Amino acid sequence: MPESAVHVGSGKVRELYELVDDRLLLVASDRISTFDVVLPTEIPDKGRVLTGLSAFWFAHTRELVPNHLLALRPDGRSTECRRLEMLPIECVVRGYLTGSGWKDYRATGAVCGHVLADGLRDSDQLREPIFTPATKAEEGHDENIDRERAAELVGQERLDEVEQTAIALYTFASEYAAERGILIADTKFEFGLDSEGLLVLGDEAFTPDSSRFWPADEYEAGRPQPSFDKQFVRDYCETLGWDKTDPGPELPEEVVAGTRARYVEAFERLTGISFDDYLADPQVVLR
Ligand code: Q0Z
Repeated sequence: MPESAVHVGSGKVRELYELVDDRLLLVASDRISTFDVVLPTEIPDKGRVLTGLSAFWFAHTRELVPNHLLALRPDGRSTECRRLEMLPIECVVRGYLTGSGWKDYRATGAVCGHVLADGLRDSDQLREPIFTPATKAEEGHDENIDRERAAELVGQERLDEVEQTAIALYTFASEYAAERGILIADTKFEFGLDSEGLLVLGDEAFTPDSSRFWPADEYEAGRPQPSFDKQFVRDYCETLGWDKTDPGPELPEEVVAGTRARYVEAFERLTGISFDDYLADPQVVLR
């Protein structure tokens, strides 16, 4: 990393640096979180898998919406991005009813103002994907909001544009992934505006950290689904009687190896590219 990179932000598992010329450097670490706690054990190459996947999706959705990606660095885990004026909402699209959507539906019959059919079960597929914006929480969980509240935050016209774009992105990627054996239950986007006020997709796109990936061959509505990537970690943690507060447990090497293999499997299934080829030359995901 050049000396000119000033650290400007930390996520749970990523770091953000400022470069010259209104560029940012986004670096994905190998850290993993479960039950909202970052574990002391890393998953080797997890950051490269997520960076490669995100770059792949940016390349494959550039006709749908412009994105912030400027360059993928040779380390495979860092990307140079255009600095945007980020919108103050999380843009979530749900194709299946789970997580906070399932929780809100059980309590009220609706999610972010979308009144859904009666009798839906945990993990049911929705008749059509729904846009369910949330506020960005500095700490704790994002709060689901309805379109009226979202419109107060970004304006009605911009909200309509963001919703249509987010649904189009989800529809494209979820169909693509389902053909390769992975269900994308839901996904979170962050959009920003460029210097001309044009809508641009930022952050990461369709990674297992920003989306719920489910193995299609194990899908069965009416119960929670196993996570494509993190299920070994969750299952192991459940054997410990850990109270799910920080600090989390160290992971044994077989859990690390199994989890790494699942990340690599997701990468290879979705991109059709061997992960070794990505490590040899990350640019392969952009072609
Ligand atoms: C993304 C985040 C991370 C901590 C700000 N293109 C952009 N322009 C302006 N801001 C952002 C981006 Cl991507 C931006 N985040 C999320 C990422 C570490 C926070 F790697 N925050």
